[in-house]
Amino acid sequence: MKVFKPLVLLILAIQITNAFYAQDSISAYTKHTYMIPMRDGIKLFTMVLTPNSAKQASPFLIQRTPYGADIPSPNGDSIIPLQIMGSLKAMAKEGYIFVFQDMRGKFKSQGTFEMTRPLYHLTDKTKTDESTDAYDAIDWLLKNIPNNSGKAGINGVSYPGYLALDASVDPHPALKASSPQASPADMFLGDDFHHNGAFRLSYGFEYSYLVENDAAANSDFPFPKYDLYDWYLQLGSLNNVNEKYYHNRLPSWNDFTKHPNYDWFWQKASTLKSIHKAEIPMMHVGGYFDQEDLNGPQVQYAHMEAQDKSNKNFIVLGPWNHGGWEGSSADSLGKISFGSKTAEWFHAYEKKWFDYWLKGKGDGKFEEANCFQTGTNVWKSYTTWPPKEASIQKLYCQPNNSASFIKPNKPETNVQYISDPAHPVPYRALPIEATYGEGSRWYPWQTEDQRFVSTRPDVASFTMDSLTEDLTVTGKITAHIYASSTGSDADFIVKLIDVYPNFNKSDLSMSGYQLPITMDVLRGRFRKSFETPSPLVPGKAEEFVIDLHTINHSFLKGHKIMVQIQSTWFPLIDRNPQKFVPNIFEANENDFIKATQTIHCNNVLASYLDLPIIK
Ligand code: PG9
Repeated sequence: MKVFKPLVLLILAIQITNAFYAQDSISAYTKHTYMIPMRDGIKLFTMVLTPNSAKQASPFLIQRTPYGADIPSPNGDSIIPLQIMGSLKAMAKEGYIFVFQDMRGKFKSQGTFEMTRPLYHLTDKTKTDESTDAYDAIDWLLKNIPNNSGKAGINGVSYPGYLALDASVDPHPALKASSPQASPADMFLGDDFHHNGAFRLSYGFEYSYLVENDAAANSDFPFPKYDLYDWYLQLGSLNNVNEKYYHNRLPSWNDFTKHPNYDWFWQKASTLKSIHKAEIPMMHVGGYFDQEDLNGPQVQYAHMEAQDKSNKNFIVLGPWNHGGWEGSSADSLGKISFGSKTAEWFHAYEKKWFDYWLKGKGDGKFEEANCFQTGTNVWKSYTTWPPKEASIQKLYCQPNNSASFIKPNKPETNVQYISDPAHPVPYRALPIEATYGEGSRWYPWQTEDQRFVSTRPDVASFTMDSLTEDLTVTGKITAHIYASSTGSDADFIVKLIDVYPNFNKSDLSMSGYQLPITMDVLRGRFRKSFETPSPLVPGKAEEFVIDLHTINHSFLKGHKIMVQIQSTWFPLIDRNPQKFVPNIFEANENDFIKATQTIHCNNVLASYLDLPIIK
């Protein structure tokens, strides 16, 4: 039998056993399971762990999940659940009542699963959604679980984080605090399924199968190969997915194909369209190297912050991949070291957060933003995020493949490359294992050394001279690429890279390492509007504005800053045919054409990145 490894639950599975058995306080929990009725009669499976020796009434800490609320431990002992990890281990000593619930339509819960179900009740009070389900669950728990204090908190990472966010809209009066962690915000603009309109092929394909193939299981797509770069390439037109494999059986895949633009379907599920203000204290948590939901916590925090008059909205950003803070250490990711156990810091902070809102412990003084600074490897706190004191400087791509803060001064200079959808640039070094497959290197790929592509002829690299002093970039990075193409559609992928010194005697393997600090893609057809795509005019230069998110990174003295631009990123992103077609999911193989991309680096059209620099 296959064990479900991925996502947050998996990262953790490794550490659970020992840690949990070792703590006496935790063995003093008793497990009960219930089918809790929702307002429409659907019953949701719920596991409740109550502390045996609690001296006083305890608050609830709730997590709702599509991945199985009651997965037995590797020893088959389900009294010690996999879910007690990260901060919960510390909180277990404090007498919290832990609640794990299968969301509607998954595992032992009744009803139908709907991927990122919109908040229907906002427009139709008769309808149920993840917010009303959380409300009804809390209502039932308060009335039926003995020795509860009448207060509840909710947290969760990724999908459970999204469910924590939803629960915080029109919350039950007993819900006093919420921490959505790595929650997606908008599945067309960022996060799991698309980035700026570009479809995340390997993730979208494998995740729809994972959750929708079998309601009562997490299913791994049965790939016939280990290295999937060729498999996805040979898949050809995305029409083949339903024809050969899914046969219209997976609702999410069908939705991807039916909604290639930012239409009502994506907008109605976007938290940026439906959730506007923090009704209860909210702590958004995200990682700079999150390979799934990097954007969600950042944009959701910023969106809610705009209406946060009563200071209920907070953010923590760390040097983490997806859910990396749930591990026991997080002192490194891939080959990059962070100098301390950043997860330990977070666990203590999260405990302090919930202890205050749910138990009244502590002074309640929480920083607006705690954002780890990579490079210098220190935690920093800020009164606004991003900090206002940063000054924006433009880092220009130069025609000789250098980069500098001085605008190019010659007319009509540029850098060109040929992008060929038949030979797309891999997003990470081959082999590309199944996302959550055995030995998958999916988890740390956003810290991978970019030298594996920097000399490819279809990747344009622009490198600065070595820095003579540290340069700290804190805040939002935006790329402004002036480009033209011989095709009528094009993707542009931009990476901001920290190039380590050429010779590092203390760790030779890090010599010349090209660490991506932030990177993202824009599908050219959406450069003017995500709702209404429009073709490029072959040969006409246009501006492509690419949001590269917020970072907090010190490029250290002796390092170099590099910018890379390319037009394929496979199979992370599906291939753009480079010829405009109404719906790329229906493109034919002969729609895919080679194109010459021109990146303008001249005194009229100067491609650059906005870098917010803190002195
Ligand atoms: N990234 C996963 C996900 C969240 C929400 C919707 C779809 C996918 C996850 O790790 O849960």
